[in-house]
Amino acid sequence: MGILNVTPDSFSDGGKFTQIDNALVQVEQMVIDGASIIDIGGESTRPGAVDVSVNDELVRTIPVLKAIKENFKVAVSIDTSKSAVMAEAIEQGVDLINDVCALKNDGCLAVAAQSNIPICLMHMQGKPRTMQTNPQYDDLLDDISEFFRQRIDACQTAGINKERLILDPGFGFGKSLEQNYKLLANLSTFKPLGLPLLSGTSRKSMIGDLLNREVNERLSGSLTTAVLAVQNGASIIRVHDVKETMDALKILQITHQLQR
Ligand code: 7PJ
Repeated sequence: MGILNVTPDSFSDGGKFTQIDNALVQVEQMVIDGASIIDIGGESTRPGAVDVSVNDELVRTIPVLKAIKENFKVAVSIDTSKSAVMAEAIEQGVDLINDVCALKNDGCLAVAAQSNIPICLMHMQGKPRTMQTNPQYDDLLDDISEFFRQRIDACQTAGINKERLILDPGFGFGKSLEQNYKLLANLSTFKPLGLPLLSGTSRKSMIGDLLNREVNERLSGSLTTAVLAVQNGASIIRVHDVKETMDALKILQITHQLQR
C-alpha cells in the first residue's frame, strides 16, 4: 500500500501543475514500483495534528480519488475517520476504507455497512493531539487484542461481515517507543483473530527516535520494519517508499519459498 500525500492547496503552483496532476504522477510511479493499493489521506491523523473540517477533507481527497479511478486500475483506499468522507468515497468507487478510528465515529459503522468493501480497523489509544503523552496499558498485546474483538463485534452487529475486515495495531498511535517495538515483535499474536494484518511504520518516530534519524533519513529503518512485519504475519504494508520496500520484500519472499 503506497501512501499518497494530498498536499494542501497552498502548495500547488498557480494551477500550472495542479494538485491532481501532481498526485497522478506520484500514483503512476507507485504503481510502476509495485503498489497494489494507493492510500489517499490528509494529514489529520499525525501525532499532534489539529482537526480538518469535513469540507476541507472532501475537497482535498475526492477529486484525487476520482482522477485515480479514471486513470488507473490500481485499488484505492481512503484514510479517513469521517462518515461523510467515507460515504462520498464509496460513491466514487473507493476500494477500501482505512479508518484509524476503527469506525468509532458517528455514522461510520452505518455508512460502512451500506457498502461491501474491505475496511481496515486500526487501534489507537487516545486522540491524535495527545496520544503520545505517556500511553498506558494493562497488557499491551492483550489490550489491543481485546480492542480488536470489540470492534469486530461492533462491525458484525452493524451488519458488516467479518470477512471484510483488516486489523492494524496502529504503530505510533498511543504507543511508547518500546511498546511499538513490542508490537512489531509480536504481530503474530493477532493472527488467531483470523483476519489479515496491516502494518504502517514507514518513516515514523519509532524509527527516528530509536536510530536518531530525521524523517528523510529513515529509509533503512523503514525497510527493516517492513520485512519484520511481513515475517511476523502482516499481509499489507503501508509505505512511502514503494520501490525500495518491494525490493526488500522480494528478498524475504524468496527466502520463505526456499526454506525447507
Ligand atoms: C497509519 C494510517 C497506520 C493505517 C497513518 C503516518 C501517520 N493508517 N494512517 N495505519 N498511519 N491503517 O503515516 O505517519 O499506521 S497517518
